[in-house]
Amino acid sequence: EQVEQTYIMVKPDGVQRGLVGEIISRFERKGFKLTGLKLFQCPKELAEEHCKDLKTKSFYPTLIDYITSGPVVCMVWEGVGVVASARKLIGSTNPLQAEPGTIRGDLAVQTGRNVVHGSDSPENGKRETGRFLFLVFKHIISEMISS
Ligand code: DAT
Ligand code: MG
Repeated sequence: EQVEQTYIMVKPDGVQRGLVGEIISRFERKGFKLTGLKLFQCPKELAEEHCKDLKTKSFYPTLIDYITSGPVVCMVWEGVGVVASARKLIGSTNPLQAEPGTIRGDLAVQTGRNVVHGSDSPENGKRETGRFLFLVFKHIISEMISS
């Protein structure tokens, strides 16, 4: 049983609607460990990198506009089986198909406003967490340089 990391991101609609606490508390109550958290205005380059597998989809430009439309809350959660479990807690991509009791099933209606992201494999959990940590360091260093 291997400890995994998953990258969870509350999307701009979730932040604007005041759902950050609700979402964090679902992961806390389940028993996973929060190991990183930052509010960010997602830069376009990060949104593009994060969504690069969807680049050929018709909704890609809309998706990039959505992700960069306001601050997001970036988190890293750790635990045994956290990647798959977080996907279950989040629910299906289309909130109308997501089971009641899941975050999307309880709190969302539109696929294009589905409030939260969760990594889809342990490999992507590592990759997305690494990208997040890089961004945090870059942000801290750029603030040091400009002060
Ligand atoms: P998930 O977020 O459940 O992992 P995904 O990785 O397939 O789903 O897609 C990433 C995001 O892209 C998804 O949360 C919302 C958007 N998206 C996916 N399919 C879509 C569609 N058919 N229409 C509009 N947006 C879509
Ligand atoms: Mg995905």
